[in-house]
Amino acid sequence: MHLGNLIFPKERSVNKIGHALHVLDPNFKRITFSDKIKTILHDLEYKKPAICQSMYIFKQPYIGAKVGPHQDGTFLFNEPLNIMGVWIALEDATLENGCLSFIPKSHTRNYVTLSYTQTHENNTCFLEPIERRFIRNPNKEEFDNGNLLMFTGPESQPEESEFVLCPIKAGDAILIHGQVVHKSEQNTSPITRQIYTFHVIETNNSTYSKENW
Ligand SMILES: O=C(O)CCC(=O)C(=O)O
Repeated sequence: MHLGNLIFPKERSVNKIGHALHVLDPNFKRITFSDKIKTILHDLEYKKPAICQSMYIFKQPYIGAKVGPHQDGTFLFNEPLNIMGVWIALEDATLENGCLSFIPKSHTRNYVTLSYTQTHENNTCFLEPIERRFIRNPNKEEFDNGNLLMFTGPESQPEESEFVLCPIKAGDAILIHGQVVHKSEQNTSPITRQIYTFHVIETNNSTYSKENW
């Protein structure tokens, strides 16, 4: 038992820093709003892109936690769904230190769900672009009791064999479609895997969900 004491020094223990680096820190602001990024978004036909969050993820040696299979649209939802992660490797992301892996073509899937948002009628089936959402708890009593956020369904458990590992070099970037299922493993190696990531949403004719956390 560690009685709340860190087992590694502070600078080797922090998991991530978020979610407004692109607003608060001049260096991250410069990268996020650089001409390179603007050109990519222009080429992808974004009309009025906005950045809704940013994170520095450390994935520390030995203890960097795994990130389970998810779609980014679960956490950041707009209608129609048009969201993309820009994931920039600041160090080599390898098979050993917890690179990303993806399920090819999972961004084209639709999911049949019972309605779960405040904007939909109850007990209606919908074809949704994502499997579940992470929303503000619509139950006022639960919310007032501190149960602020909830998932609308269980975590899916895709087969390991569905995933393709994507190691990349420091300085490379991966563009993550808001529907694609992806994950990363725990970093059990002695090598750090630091990345900077931010999420882009289309604000032209697309509404950022009020139910987002
Ligand atoms: O950096 C990681 O390990 C996971 C990041 C991720 O899944 C995301 O930003 O959506």
